[in-house]
Amino acid sequence: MTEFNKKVDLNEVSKFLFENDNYIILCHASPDGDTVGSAYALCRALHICEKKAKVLCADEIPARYDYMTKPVELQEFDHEKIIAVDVADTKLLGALNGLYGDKIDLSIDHHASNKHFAKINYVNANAAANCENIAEVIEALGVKTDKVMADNLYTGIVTDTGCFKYQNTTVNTHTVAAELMQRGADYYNINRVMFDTKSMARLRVESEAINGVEMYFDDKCALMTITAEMQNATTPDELEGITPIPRQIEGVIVGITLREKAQGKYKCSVRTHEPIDASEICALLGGGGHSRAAGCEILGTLDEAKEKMLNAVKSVMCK
Ligand SMILES: [Mn+2]
Repeated sequence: MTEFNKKVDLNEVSKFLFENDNYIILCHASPDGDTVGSAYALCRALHICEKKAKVLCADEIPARYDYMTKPVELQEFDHEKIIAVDVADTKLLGALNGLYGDKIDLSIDHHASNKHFAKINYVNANAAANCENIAEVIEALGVKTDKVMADNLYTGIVTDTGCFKYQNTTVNTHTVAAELMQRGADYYNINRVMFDTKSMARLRVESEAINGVEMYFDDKCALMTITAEMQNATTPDELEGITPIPRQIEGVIVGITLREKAQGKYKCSVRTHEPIDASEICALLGGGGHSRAAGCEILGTLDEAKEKMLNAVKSVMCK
């Protein structure tokens, strides 16, 4: 039986990728720009290395990412090696967890809370987006980044940094993004689609949710609720990127969004400013993430979910 949980460097990652073949690349469920960009850029690079590779995700990849996914052909094969990208914990694989969760060969990720669940694990939490790590992997493979890879990697970087606004953004983030622009990344249209385009239905949900924001702990914590009823006229993807809203309120250092996923099930997103660690709050509720952005799931009624979340916030704010 092969050992799991080994931490490796970039050399070992490229050695593994060269020595093996037939890769299934797994995205996390509720796919975002970073997991999709990581997976499809890597898939494309492996094809150029004459390897077979395909991407799988438990949930359908939203249509607005079509420009990233459509140009990459997904191949069929047996006897596969499994890679997870931007996945901190096998739970986040959603419905694919049962099938692949305990047999992942390689994990490439940037979450400090990563569980090192794969046989070999490359986790670089200094990367604002996992796509920064994938850019390094592609370079280590000796593959020249083409426009398809550049569009994928650029999208992951801008979505995970809120267009270079979040605190995770580094000099390296900008350097990698600049190189991707040189490789043809369509930065203007990518940013327009990812940040400057919202459906009318989405704006109506925002408006209703903002009207219902509740303030706690001397107005340092804002809690926004999106009920199932409010989401009726929208797809989940239309609501992507709604979670930073509560933290935008002046004076707020903890912004919470509770989104009803099913009866008695809430997806909670926590966005913080210094000195509050969002991942610390979510860890108390079985979740995780980054210092400024983290998430968890809470079961119960809306009132119970609020209470559990606010108790976790209080214990981190008041320690
Ligand atoms: Mn990410």
